[in-house]
Amino acid sequence: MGFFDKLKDKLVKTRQGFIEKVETIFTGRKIDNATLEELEETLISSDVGAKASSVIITALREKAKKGENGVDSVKELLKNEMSALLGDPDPVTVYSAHPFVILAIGVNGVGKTTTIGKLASRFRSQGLSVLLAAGDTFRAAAIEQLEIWAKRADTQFVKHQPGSDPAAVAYDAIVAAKSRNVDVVIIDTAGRLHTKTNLMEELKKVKRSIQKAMPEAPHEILLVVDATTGQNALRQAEIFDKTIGVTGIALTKLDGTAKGGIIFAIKKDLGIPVKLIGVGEGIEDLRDFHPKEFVEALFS
Ligand SMILES: Nc1nc2c(ncn2[C@@H]2O[C@H](COP(=O)(O)OP(=O)(O)OP(=O)(O)O)[C@@H](O)[C@H]2O)c(=O)[nH]1
Ligand SMILES: [Mg+2]
Repeated sequence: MGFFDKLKDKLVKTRQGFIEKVETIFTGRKIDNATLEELEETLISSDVGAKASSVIITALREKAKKGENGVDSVKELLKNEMSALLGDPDPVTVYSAHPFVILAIGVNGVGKTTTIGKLASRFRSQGLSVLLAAGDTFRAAAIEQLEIWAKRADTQFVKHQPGSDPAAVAYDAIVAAKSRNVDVVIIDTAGRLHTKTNLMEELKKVKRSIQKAMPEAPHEILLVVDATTGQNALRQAEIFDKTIGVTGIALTKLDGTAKGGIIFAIKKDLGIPVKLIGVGEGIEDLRDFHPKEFVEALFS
């Protein structure tokens, strides 16, 4: 199976829940107020969000006025509007900072550690040296989980005792990476609810500690978001961003949900780029987010 077919395969649930409904709406009908209303409901129930849905519906209404309302063109119009809404790709780009530091954050169980493992494996295959830092000191099992990924992806690894200060782990990891001339450091953190003020304060401390070791770091603050969460994902992103500044989003578990439409809401409501998408649990199931390819996979 080719790269594109695999993506299509992974997005099957969103495709069924969304595109197939769209096709049902327009079968034997034209774009008119009734079909547009049904379409808007379908968009919203797929978590595309009110704002993004409204942009799409308005654009289709305009086109319909100009007579482009035939059944055949609807899908094409919708595809173009959705693609345009997502904009251009904005991938994680490792530039020549030594080391390039990535901090991974997010609520519990969203896929932070797994995403770090997959990302590390990708960097290794590009010939970069990588160091993983076990900044989730909350549970011994969390340190072990990252250590397993470090072995799988063949990276260096820095850990402290369970229960120790995550800020100190982050600091030591960067100092170690500098002295060993490592290319990329990725720092794991414990999952935390965006509503827990003390835990959000702890993140600020981790960031300050990173900056003591390397003032211009972290170069990327990657918020990991679970696509199955629905609209709460937007709230999470807002608060994490306000707390320490998010530079990009990794949207995971797109393979397990019919609600992949959340990606449009994130783009429209937040203006934080989705840089990576997770489409499975395997080491190869992490992709750069390419808006055009994504929309194409949804529609084909
Ligand atoms: N289907 C699917 N499962 C995923 C994906 N990403 C992560 N997972 C699974 O989600 C579960 C949680 O992943 P972790 O990486 O442990 O999540 P975490 O955010 O580090 O969790 P905490 O450290 O406990 O906050 C695991 O079973 C992963 O295999 C994905 O893209 N698709
Ligand atoms: Mg974890």
